[in-house]
Amino acid sequence: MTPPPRATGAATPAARDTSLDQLCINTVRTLAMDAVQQADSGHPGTPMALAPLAYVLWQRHLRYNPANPDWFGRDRFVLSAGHACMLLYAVLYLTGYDLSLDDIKQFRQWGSRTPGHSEHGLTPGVEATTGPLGQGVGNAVGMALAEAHLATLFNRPGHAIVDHCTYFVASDGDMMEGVSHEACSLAGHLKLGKLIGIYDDNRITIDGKTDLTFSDDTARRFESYGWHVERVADGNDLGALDAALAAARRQGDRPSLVIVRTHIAYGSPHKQDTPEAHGAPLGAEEVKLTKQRLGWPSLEPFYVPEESLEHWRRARDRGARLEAEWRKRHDTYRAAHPDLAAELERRLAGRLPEAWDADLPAFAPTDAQATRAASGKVLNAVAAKLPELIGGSADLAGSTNVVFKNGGDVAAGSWGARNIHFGVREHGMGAIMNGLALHGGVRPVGSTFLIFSDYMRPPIRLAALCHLPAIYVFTHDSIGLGEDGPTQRSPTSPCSARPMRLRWSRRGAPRCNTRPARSRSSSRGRRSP
Ligand SMILES: Cc1ncc(C[n+]2csc(CCOP(=O)(O)OP(=O)(O)O)c2C)c(N)n1
Ligand SMILES: [Mg+2]
Repeated sequence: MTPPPRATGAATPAARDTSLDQLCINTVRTLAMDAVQQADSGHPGTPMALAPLAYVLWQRHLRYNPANPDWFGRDRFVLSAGHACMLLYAVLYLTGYDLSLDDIKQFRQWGSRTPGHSEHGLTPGVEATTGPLGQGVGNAVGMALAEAHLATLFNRPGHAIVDHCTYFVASDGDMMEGVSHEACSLAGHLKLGKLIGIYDDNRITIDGKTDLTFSDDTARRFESYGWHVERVADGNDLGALDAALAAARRQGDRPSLVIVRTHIAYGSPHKQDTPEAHGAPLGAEEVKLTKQRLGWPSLEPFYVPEESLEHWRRARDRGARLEAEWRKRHDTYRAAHPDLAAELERRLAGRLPEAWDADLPAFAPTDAQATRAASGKVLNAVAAKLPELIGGSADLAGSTNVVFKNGGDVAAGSWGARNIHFGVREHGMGAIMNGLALHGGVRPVGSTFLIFSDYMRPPIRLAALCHLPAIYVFTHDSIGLGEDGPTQRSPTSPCSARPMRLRWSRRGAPRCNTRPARSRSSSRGRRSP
């Protein structure tokens, strides 16, 4: 192969670091710049800033197998700052997932597998669809809760078959959004020790520097939730990143947040640390200057040095080894506990048990009872057959009747229980439910008064978009005002829920089924998908 033309220009000596680490990191940076430049749209700055973090995380910490993105034993990674999706696409391509350089070149094009905000189910290796800031943080909390729940139920002494971490990357916007407050508060309360957040502290949002709007002490905020907090002062310091992630992984009894000070569009002479680098191409001239400044060996767009690709692709061997080790442990587990192994397999495959609906109660039209009372009876009849059904309410379980009898209460150290008390956190509940559903092995149900579903609309929309089997029980939907007055039961609620009554089945289209229920339809409704 003929060597690529060398970029020429004024590179500082310090920027001419040609070590393999830097080459690998700059491959991510240049792919992000080039893809956004070619598409003439996208977000180059944050992938450029987070490239070292991604390198350390994917090389040394995250457990995954590019050949099998769905391997159950993998760690989960959620990019809550979904606009930085070129970071994820570049890393998925480089580590050897089923994603080619041509896919990267198709960034943000019609029909592409790299559509612009990473989508679950479309691009191999993408765990969660984000976009609305903060949602991914809640999804990660749900995934970590699912892991803790299944580990409690299925692990046996000497057989830690459910044992993985959940990582998320959050931006300033994620931290500002209320849903991250709700979800992280609950994660701290539940002491989800295998949850590791990384906060991209670049102090820039779209409208300018964060000192316009944001003076939270994020470290103390998370400490007050009961999280362990690590700080990395320089997002390019690989040793510090590695040490902070390792320290986070050692925390067994509380979640961790690693706060990394980064510089958006790192390396760009004129765009670094500016809001312009957030959501617009750098411009052809600036791309060239940045490549020169980084000491990049070529000006050819999408140039991937062989040594870099080869080094990144070691992830394939590492991943195959990790999965093989897990499978071996799983075989031993299956031999020792065949029933548990079969049950876990059934749950992960999403197969319903035989005769799961055999004992559903039948109600006559003349039965005088509140629909929520009927719903509670049906839920418990189903729950007896479907142990994967877990969930609860945003502090209204007694009213919505979403209570699993004898199910126990989920609490720190009692993650195997079935009743999740989300607290008065509807938005967090919706995002956490999506994380539970995405993780698999559990089927989440969440409930509140219909009118408070207004606080959950973003996660409901995402559940529909991702075809997630999340079950919502919204009660108190009478068009009469009720005793609590118009703020608690609005005649407008059923009307506003109607447009969600969509059942489009083609891929990519939302599927959300809402239906008003009478007692008889409570039973019938549970039978439909
Ligand atoms: C709920 C929601 N509101 C607004 C937006 C639009 N938006 C996308 S990114 C962003 C903020 C960008 O700043 P930051 O989150 O710090 O990301 P960075 O540019 O530093 O990567 C906004 C307001 C969004 N995606 N979701
Ligand atoms: Mg920011």
